[in-house]
Amino acid sequence: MKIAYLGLGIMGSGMVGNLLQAGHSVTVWNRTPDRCTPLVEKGATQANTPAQAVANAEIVMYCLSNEEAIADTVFGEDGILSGVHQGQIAIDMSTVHPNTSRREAVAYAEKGVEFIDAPVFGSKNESATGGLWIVVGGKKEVFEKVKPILEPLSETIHYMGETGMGATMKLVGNAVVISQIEALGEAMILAKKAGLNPQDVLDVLHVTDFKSPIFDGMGSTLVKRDFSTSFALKWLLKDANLIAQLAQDNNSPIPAIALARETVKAAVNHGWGEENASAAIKALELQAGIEIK
Ligand code: NA7
Repeated sequence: MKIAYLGLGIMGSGMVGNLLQAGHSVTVWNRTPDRCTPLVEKGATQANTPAQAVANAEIVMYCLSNEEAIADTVFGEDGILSGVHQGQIAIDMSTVHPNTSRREAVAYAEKGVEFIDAPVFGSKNESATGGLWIVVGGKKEVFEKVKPILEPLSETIHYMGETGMGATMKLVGNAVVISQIEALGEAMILAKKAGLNPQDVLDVLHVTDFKSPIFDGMGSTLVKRDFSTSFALKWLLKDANLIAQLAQDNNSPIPAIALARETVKAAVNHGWGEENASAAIKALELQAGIEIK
């Protein structure tokens, strides 16, 4: 298929690699054009503007950082909406508020373009290896049409309901992630202060009936003191803010998540926003006066 893909960050670059490997013809665009080069070397075509990228595509896909990036790339000058035409399908894989997805769907519908929100779970490794978990909102029949395109990117794909329900599920999932990061940090600090060896603790967490890949993956970054980015801390704060907004919209209590958000915010304020999300725990380490290693 002819696919336009916009946003070649950590997540988008991995997905485009897998779309090319699946045999699709992919036109790419990124705000910082240099990030296109490795994918052009693998066979992608580079466009100069979002509008140009989508002009001849059957499917338009993007994974952008946040609401501002959507405003610029979708709704902005020379943006996607100024280049699309009737019969195309647009797929937003970014993590944004469900109301943003709904606004996009309305704007695309005015152009005769179908839209689904399809954010993803997983980070750098899952994106590169086609192991993402995708959650989808939109018309079921549109989802069925694009499912074969999403399959090479993912381990599983879940249809969640009407437009915005993929985005909603993504925030619900990340509510669990942020709580697990806070729990891991507090527990590991307690362990260290009480005299346990951190790696021994992780070995136990790895096998218990409360084990979690988050504990394994983020735990090992703490012990190794390697905070190189698979999923940026600044995006975890963005997601925590979106979760808080969604909770407010729905009058839903989130005492634990609100507390975890303060930890993430403190870590970003310390200047660790570009590091891996597990760097949130460094803010707890500062409070405790120790490092987990
Ligand atoms: P990255 O690696 O930080 O990539 C973010 C992408 O978004 C990257 O292509 C950026 O372009 C692009 N971006 C950011 N702001 C803009 C604006 N204003 N206009 C156009 N493009 C923009 O993030 P990830 O790939 O890890 O995550 C992407 C999403 O998935 C995010 O919602 C996560 O929460 C989940 P750049 O290269 O900086 O020019």
